[in-house]
Amino acid sequence: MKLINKNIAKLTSRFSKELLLLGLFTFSYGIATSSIWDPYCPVRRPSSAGNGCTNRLSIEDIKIEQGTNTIFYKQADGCSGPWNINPLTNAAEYGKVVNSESNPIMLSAGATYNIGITSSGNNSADNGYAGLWIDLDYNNSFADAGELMNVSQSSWPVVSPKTTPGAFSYISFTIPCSVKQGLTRIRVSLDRYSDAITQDKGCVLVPNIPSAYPWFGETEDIYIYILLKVLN
Ligand SMILES: [Ca+2]
Ligand SMILES: [Ca+2]
Repeated sequence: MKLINKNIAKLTSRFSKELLLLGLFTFSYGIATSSIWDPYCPVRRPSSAGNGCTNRLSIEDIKIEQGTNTIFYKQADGCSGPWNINPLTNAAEYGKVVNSESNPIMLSAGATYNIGITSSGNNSADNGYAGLWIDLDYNNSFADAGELMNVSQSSWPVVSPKTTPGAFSYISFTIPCSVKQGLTRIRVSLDRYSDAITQDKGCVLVPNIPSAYPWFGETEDIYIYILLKVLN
């Protein structure tokens, strides 16, 4: 009887461990597939008071230039994301990743680029500001020192005429010489006022907050590969 009890105890213990592992796997799997932004932090989702880019500011064209060469051009694509979602029950996203991990834009450490975007106000003309982040230390976060490339909150103003993309608005940025070589992401975020930088900060660091500030814009990510050799 003692032997049987011992075997039952062993089985129970093993079963509990397997249940725990299954639970951990399900939890991890759920996190890993919950967002198009993975493995990066998700963008802000609107509260019931916010309308995303459906009522306000879409990121339309994106151009990256080095001198007079255009090295990347994504044409106007309107708004990605529905509006008036419940962020607790709907995983809809306000934006997109514009290229694939296997086809990144090649940028060089130490080189300076211009990035320009156009915008449209989907229901009415509007104005906003954009923010530019680069994950320079490859830790899947844009919150590290030096990763916000704008020199000030209002340094990248964007005008959004109603329905039609407006003129390109540019800022320049330099990839620091001190970075390592590798695959990473640029994040462009556009919002009314200067919310993209002051409130959105490129990420929702605590996802699914129903009381999140309403936001009226869009976020788009671009895969880049930083080379240590300067390309001409
Ligand atoms: Ca867009
Ligand atoms: Ca980082």
